[in-house]
Amino acid sequence: MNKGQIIKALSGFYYIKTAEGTIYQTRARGIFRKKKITPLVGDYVEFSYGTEQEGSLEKILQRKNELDRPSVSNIDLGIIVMSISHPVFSTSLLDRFLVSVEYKNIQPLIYVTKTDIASENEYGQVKAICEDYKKIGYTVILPEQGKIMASDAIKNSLQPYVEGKTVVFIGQSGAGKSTLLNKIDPNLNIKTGGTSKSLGRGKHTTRHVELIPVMGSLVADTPGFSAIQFDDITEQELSECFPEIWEKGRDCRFSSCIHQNEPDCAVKKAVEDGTITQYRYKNYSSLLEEIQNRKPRYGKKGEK
Ligand SMILES: Nc1nc2c(ncn2[C@@H]2O[C@H](COP(=O)(O)OP(=O)(O)O)[C@@H](O)[C@H]2O)c(=O)[nH]1
Ligand SMILES: [Mg+2]
Ligand SMILES: [Zn+2]
Repeated sequence: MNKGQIIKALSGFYYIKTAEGTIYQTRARGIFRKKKITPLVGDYVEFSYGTEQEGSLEKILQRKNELDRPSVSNIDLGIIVMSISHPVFSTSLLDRFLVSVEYKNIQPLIYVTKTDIASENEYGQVKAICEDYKKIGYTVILPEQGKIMASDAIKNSLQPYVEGKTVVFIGQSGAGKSTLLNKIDPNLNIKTGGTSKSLGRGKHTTRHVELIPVMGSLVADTPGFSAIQFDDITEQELSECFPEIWEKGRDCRFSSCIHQNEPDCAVKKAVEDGTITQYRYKNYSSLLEEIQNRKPRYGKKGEK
């Protein structure tokens, strides 16, 4: 049986890319429809291919994760694009992105844009924040101040992280996702500064996703992944998405501590002595409150 990854789904066909880079056009076996299983772009699959024009998608391998809007699976890396200004850098937004990525078991990478137009002051502030995130263990790429990044320099900085991965770019509209992708591969020719929803292929207005080979990786051709997908995240899971809070939480008196009002909370102590930054704890707390206000079905407020 041949193995590969679905890189495009269109008009009932699934296009499968093998490790060698060959692309096969297949149809899904009838059994999938019967079982109400829809193959997703990103799926690793087994397929057969004979002398006929098209192959047959036989089996979907276990998914590592699955996103809606865009519908895509098996994302390894989420490049979170954050601009220093226009729109202004916000740790609360960054933490939302990080949580949504961590929750889906996607490795995050923070990429800062618009360093060329940043004032010394703006740059200094964001740099200090980036140091905090690096200390937590995140990978942060912060280009130099006042310089427009050349394509090669951008590629060199990203290459080791994206190689062989399935990648999505995440970020607020206007953060510079499309601009960054164009610099990485000018052939993509993506519309920037606009409200276009798909990578430069304006005529395809349908919402299909496609994985595009870029720098030895496959990138989802949707810069639209800005929705925060943690509709079903629990209070406990939230703290797992803040690595330093999760780590400190081991020393809390209660193992179920969500670091809100519990006594002898090691996380709150760490915030007081500065080991955990105030803003990370604040961002955590407001997400926690959102979760508590959203879904009473996870138990009454404060219930342990
Ligand atoms: N000066 C400067 N402008 C940028 C940079 N990145 C993006 N822009 C501009 O910011 C606007 C939004 O960029 P775009 O790539 O469309 O953002 P997207 O919505 O995240 O895809 C465009 O006018 C870009 O030219 C950057 O690094 N420096
Ligand atoms: Mg864009
Ligand atoms: Zn605690």
